[in-house]
Amino acid sequence: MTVDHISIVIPVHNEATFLGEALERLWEELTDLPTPYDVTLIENGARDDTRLVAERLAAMDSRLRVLHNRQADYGAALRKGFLETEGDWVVAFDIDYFSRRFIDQVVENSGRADIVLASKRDPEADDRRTLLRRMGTRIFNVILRIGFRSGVTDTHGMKAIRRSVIDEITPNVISTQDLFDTELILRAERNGARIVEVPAVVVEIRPARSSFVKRIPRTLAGLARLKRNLTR
Ligand SMILES: Nc1nc2c(ncn2[C@@H]2O[C@H](COP(=O)(O)OP(=O)(O)O)[C@@H](O)[C@H]2O)c(=O)[nH]1
Ligand SMILES: [Mg+2]
Repeated sequence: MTVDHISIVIPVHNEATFLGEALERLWEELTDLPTPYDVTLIENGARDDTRLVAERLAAMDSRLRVLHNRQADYGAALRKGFLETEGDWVVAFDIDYFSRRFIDQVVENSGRADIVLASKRDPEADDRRTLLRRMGTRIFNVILRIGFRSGVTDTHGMKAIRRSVIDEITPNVISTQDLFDTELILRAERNGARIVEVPAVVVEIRPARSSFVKRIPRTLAGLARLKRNLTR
C-alpha cells in the first residue's frame, strides 16, 4: 500500500454552469484524504466560459490546475492530463461522476495493482443509470471480451493508473474520444499490467448530456479501427 501522490485528472467540456458546484462536492469528498493530491481540469473545445470559470477557480486554490486545448476531444484531454501531471498514480474522473470511496480502494489495492477500475459490471456494483445506458455498457463489454479477448468488465468508468504504465503505454495509443482510455487499458492488459476491478456505485450528479445514440456509430467504427491496429 504505497501511493505517494495522486494526480486527479478531469476532462471538462461546456461545464461553465456546473463546474463550481461540482468542485465544491469534490473538495468535500476529498476532505481528510491522507494521500497528497492535486486536481487538473483539462478543457478543450468548449463553446461556453468553462475555461474562464476553471481558471478563476484555480487562481483561488493551489490544489487546482487547468489545461487547455482547442479541439473538443475527451480522449485527447485525458492524454494531456495523464502526461502533464506528476503523481505516481493518476486517477481519472468525470466532473459528474467521482467518489472518495474509489480513491480509498485505489490506495488499498495499490500494492497488488497497476490499474484499478471501478466496474459497473461487477456483481456488487450499483449502477443507477438508465436502462439504455446499462445495456450499452453490457454490449460494449461483450465486444471487448469476445472481440478483444479482454478480461476486464468495464473500461469506461473511474480509473486509476500507475505512472509507469502511463509512461509506457500512452505513446502507443491511437484512439481518441471515448475509446482512448479503453485502448490504453487493453494495451496495458496485453502488456501484463495487473488490473484490479472494484465495484462501482454510479449515481451521476446530473443527467447525462451527450447523446448516447449518436455515440454508437462512432464507437463501433473506432472499435473496428482499434481491432485492426491491435492485431497488426
Ligand atoms: N475536455 C473534454 N471533456 C469532455 C468532452 N466531452 C465530454 N467531456 C467531459 O467528460 C465527462 C463526461 O461527460 P458527460 O457529458 O457526463 O458524458 P457521459 O459519459 O454520457 O456521462 C465530463 O466531465 C465532461 O465535461 C470533450 O470533448 N472534451
Ligand atoms: Mg456523465
